[in-house]
Amino acid sequence: MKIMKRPNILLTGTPGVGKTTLGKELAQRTGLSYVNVGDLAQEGQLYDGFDDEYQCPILDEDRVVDELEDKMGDGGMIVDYHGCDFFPERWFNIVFVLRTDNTVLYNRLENRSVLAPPLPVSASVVFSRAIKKGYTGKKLQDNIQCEIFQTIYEEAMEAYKEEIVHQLPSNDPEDLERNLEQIVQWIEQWTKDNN
Ligand code: DAT
Repeated sequence: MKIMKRPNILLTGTPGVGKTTLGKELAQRTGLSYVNVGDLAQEGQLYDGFDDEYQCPILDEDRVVDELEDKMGDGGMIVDYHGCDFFPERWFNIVFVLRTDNTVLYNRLENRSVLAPPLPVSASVVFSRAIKKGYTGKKLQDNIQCEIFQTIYEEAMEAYKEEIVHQLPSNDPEDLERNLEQIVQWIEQWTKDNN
């Protein structure tokens, strides 16, 4: 039996633009596999040093590429990461750069909660404000600047053929639904054309 060829898709953009939300739902609707590069690195400890300024581990890009290489060769992967210039160009059939208006993104990042251990109900009420650790200060400002200067879009345009790089607005639930429908259609067409 011949196995259907399926495309590899990159979802990229500034943190908070909605890559994970879109990627997971897209995987549900299409049966493609979703990979969050941040989670993959965390699980495999694919790090190379620690960034003191941002207080976070530094991604070991070579090990991430090695880890994903076989799966990418099989096709049918949706990859989610807030960077894109270290993946081999040949991996992706299409690249989507999600874009969010500054004020919307600012609110999303400020309200983003980091995973906190579960607390008893009474305690969680008392501490709910204290444990809500959204992005603040330099990290918040840098991410907003990253979006204003369309840093990731330019990175994508440098790293891939311009004609496979597409920007998608990602401000509200209507945008999400429209993006899902468009990408599902694109996958169906690609699959027809390549099998
Ligand atoms: P990313 O993976 O790019 O960091 P996310 O998927 O975690 O972003 O989304 C960040 C937050 O924004 C999360 O609370 C879900 C929300 N969100 C994502 N896409 C959205 C959309 N199109 N409309 C409204 N909210 C959205």
